[in-house]
Amino acid sequence: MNKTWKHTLVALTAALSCAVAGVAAAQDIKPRLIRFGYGLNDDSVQGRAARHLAQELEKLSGGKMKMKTFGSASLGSDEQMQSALVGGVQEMMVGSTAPLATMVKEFGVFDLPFLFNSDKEADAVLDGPLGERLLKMLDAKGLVGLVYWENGFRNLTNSRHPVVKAEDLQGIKLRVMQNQVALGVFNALGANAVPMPFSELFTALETRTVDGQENPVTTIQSSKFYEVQPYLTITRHVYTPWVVLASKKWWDTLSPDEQKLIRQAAVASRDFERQDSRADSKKAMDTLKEHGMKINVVSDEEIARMRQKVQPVVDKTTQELGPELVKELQEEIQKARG
Ligand code: TK8
Repeated sequence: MNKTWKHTLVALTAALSCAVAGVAAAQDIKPRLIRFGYGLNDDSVQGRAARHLAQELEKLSGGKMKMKTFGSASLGSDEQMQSALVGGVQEMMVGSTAPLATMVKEFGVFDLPFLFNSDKEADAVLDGPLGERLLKMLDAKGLVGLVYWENGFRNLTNSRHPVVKAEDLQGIKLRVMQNQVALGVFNALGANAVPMPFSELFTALETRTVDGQENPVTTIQSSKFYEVQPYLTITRHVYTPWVVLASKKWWDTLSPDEQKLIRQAAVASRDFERQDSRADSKKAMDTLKEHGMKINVVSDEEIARMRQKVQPVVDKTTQELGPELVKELQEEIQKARG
């Protein structure tokens, strides 16, 4: 090798190692802007809690970690955002447990009706060992489950007529969340259940593609379903949570300190959100009345009949999800009930 070549080679090697060092240095400048997506409007329990989370993180990190929130499913439906997180093209989101059940079937337990009686019971179980274990199961699927927020006790709305008993659901096309448990439950109650992402729901109600849906009153209010759904039936048939999620691909690039700050901010957002959700439920009922919704509360006897109707689905689902899991869930609820 002559001298000139040798020089060229040395120069090339130096340039290459500089480039490698440059990449390493760039990786140290973390994190890039954290995109946090959610499905409801900005002016909803999700919107308020998302902003709280972003502020908390900025405060805890001394302004180093920046989060931008995207509401109204502008980054996609829960299902689409889940995939984006798995692929590492979006950092964080909050969404329902129902679509998570297609990845980790055990999340389907939260679609079993008439389990929780109060939000206190739900908090205890979700923040306890069982709730934690379910979140951990997401790891293997490319998601990091951080905390549970309250979505809440769900109630029925429709555009056809008041629902006083299960038979009134006959022939009602009812949008349900996208998993087998929810589908089975509402078909068993007599409705014509139609799975659909939440992001398509308002239009589907407005165009009468479906007649009804079920969600907590906070969502019925913030999503303005009262504009297209005259009837509200208080059933509290199921308590469903939301999960704050991070992309595992992205999470693994963060330092332990950064991960800790996000966890702290997530816990703060959870406490804020649950309080806000409970206060907002009361306000939402008033707003729905003011907007002229016709509201009825299903009697205890009717709830008992509905329980009977869905029992076969509950039994079948219990077998599919694991009888031990369902038993453990029931025991934890009993414990919380005291
Ligand atoms: C919002 C949904 C919604 C949920 C549903 O993206 O799908 O009905 O209750 O809150 O996660």
